[in-house]
Amino acid sequence: MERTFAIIKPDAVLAGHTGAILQRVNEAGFSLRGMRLVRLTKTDAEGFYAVHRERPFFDSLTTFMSSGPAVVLALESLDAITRWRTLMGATDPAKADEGTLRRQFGSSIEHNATHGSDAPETAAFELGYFFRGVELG
Ligand code: FUP
Repeated sequence: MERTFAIIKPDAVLAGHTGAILQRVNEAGFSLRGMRLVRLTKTDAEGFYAVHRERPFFDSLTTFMSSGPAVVLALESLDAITRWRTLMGATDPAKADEGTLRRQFGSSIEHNATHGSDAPETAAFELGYFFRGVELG
């Protein structure tokens, strides 16, 4: 079993897609090991996306991620990191495959509805950024 870290981003929460996305999480066979509604500060978002701090979209991305409530998730399954990224689809919803979460619920490369860790080390960092070990089921 593997764990990954996911976010239902502020655009999707604001649009009322949280329930539909959680249903897709369940249908895809992930076990929920942690879940919380959070409101990131700009500083929280900058820490989370620190690897992107030199990128031109960093300020806009971290402003968006701190613009409203988001849902943070710890998901478990076999090959969870890859399986969740496949379910999300490409970063840009316009390029994401039909049937993926970002295609269905995202509206731009920034407002792309969901996040998922891209590697085991990233998952460990991101899970630890939001969840204390004792909170995870
Ligand atoms: P992903 O792993 O698919 O989330 O994509 P990246 O790590 O490349 O990007 C992280 C986040 O930065 C994306 F979810 C959205 C945002 N982003 C932009 O806002 N503009 C860009 O040109 C690229 C990424």
